[in-house]
Amino acid sequence: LMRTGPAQQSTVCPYACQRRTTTANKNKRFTDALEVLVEYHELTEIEGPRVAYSRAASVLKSLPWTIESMGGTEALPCVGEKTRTLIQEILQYGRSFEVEKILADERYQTLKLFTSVFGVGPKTADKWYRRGLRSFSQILADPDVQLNRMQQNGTSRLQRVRNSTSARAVEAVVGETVRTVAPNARVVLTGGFRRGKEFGHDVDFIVTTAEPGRENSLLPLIMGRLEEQVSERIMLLNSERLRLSAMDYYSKCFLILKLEGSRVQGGGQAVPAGRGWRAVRVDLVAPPIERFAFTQLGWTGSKQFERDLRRFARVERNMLLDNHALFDKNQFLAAVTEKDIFAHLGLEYMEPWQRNA
Ligand code: DCP
Ligand code: MG
Repeated sequence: LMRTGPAQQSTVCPYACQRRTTTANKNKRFTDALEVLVEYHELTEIEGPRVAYSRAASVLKSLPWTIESMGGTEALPCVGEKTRTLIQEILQYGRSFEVEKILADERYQTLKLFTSVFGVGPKTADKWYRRGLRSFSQILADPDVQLNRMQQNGTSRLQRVRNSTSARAVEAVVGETVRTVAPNARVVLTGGFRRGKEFGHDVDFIVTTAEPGRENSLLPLIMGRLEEQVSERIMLLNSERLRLSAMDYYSKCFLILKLEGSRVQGGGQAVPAGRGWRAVRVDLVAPPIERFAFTQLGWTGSKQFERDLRRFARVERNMLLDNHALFDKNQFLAAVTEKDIFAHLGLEYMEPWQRNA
């Protein structure tokens, strides 16, 4: 039986990419509290504590035991004084007063609500908050607030929680669409659902083709096919606006699919106007085939796993890793599979379901 002894704790590695973290989190009561602190600092754009609390939460998620006393917690990597005080408070009182204060804070609640809309970040949310806006209906009624269509839809229908059943349904629709327009293309699931998560805010896919240079024409084809079905199953398509995302330079599109109950609408079926359906966010990214492994590794996540993977490469190996390539001294290291990249980095391979850091 695993006990919280220093012997076990000394084996906890400092980087998330060295720890096998499944969705079975044995320290949820602590990590839930830490994640409120992470979110609070994210919304207020304070970097230091956000990073520190994210790392601490990630370490606790990876532990094969439940923390039941403070003994040995000082030996855990990335778990500092503040986190230990929080753990102590939760062990003693069953809750954290700092966390409860944040959860009850009107500004926090409002910013969290507003940033739940796709395309709304902390800055916009804060601007609306300072205008005195507190709800979606107030935003929609404000003549001075301009929303794009994605945001308009987001405020009314977009639901953040999706289960794997919906993810499968979306996979079927996307797969069918891709097969129709590009029979030789390949679609694979990535993101949180590839890690075996039960809930997520979107469904992520990578689309590739073995024909060199064809990847850039894939998405317009897929989008074209989907656009023919607008109002049947697609609410809104956006292929350009977010192309310059921080993650990589590959073509991508961000769209919303209509779901009837938990099922995606079939091609010929009419979607009832108004009520009766809900929406799922879908991301597609199309890298060149020789970049597939880097894209797959970069998009599978989790975010903390990715951050630590890149940091490990830089700090421990003096290499540069991103969604395009792995650079070592003066050469790019090739990779066909994710396993090749782990091997280049001298890391044990982690299955996607072990990357829930
Ligand atoms: N990603 C990243 N850094 C970001 C955004 C994303 O490294 N700033 C990577 C890791 C994510 C993956 O891309 O796991 C997909 O992004 P999502 O935001 O869709 O994250 P998940 O799919 O993991 O979670 P969710 O269930 O919320 O969709
Ligand atoms: Mg996702």
